[in-house]
Amino acid sequence: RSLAALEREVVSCRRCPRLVAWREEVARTKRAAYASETYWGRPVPGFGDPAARVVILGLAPAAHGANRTGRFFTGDRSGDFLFAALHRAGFASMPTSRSTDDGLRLEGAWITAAVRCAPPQNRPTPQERDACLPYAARELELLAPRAVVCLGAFAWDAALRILGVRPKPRFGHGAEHRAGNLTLLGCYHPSQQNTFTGVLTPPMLDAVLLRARELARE
Ligand code: DU
Ligand code: SF4
Repeated sequence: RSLAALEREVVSCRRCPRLVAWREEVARTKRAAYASETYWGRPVPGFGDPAARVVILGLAPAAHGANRTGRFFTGDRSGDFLFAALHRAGFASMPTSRSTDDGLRLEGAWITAAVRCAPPQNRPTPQERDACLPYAARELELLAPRAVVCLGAFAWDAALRILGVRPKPRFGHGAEHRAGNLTLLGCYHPSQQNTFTGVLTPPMLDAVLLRARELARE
């Protein structure tokens, strides 16, 4: 089983009726600013360096971001904030991520999410989370990273479920949980809600990525 096989399986998945309907409806109705574009409207596969020792784990595709472009954190404000930081940390070849053909390459990092289809209100149900988690679990098995940067409490919880950690350590920015060779790093999500209000600043994100880089060298 390879990353390529996993990607083929993910992009054709229709396991969650509510999310299949939502991702396709958003792709049909679009946002006015993107009216001339063809939305991806399908499950989003992980991407990056297959030899990555650092995985960035998000929540789910954004309706007009990854659900439009087909690549995580690509084409939205969260992505602008994240890729600027990944570029400063040396994980991304460019500080922006606009489309799947923009030439962006990751080095030492892989970006994925707990859930692969855009959910209404960015909120998957527990059933949808559980249906999708096996994909991230397989991805982590195949990549065997040293660090997983969990963007937000949902991703933190998802990673702990995948690893079977109980009781679950609390999420926080800078939280760490070590499980063998792998360390989970808690990081506030780079959503506009956090970045516009100063809950997550560029130096805060830089610090977590620096820590991930350190763990990758161990
Ligand atoms: O065809 P390829 O060079 O393996 O690239 C496929 C895909 O993965 C492309 O979007 C670049 C990305 N990628 C990357 O970001 N970092 C790597 O080290 C290798 C591939
Ligand atoms: Fe499949 Fe995951 Fe999308 Fe559900 S959220 S349909 S499990 S890819």
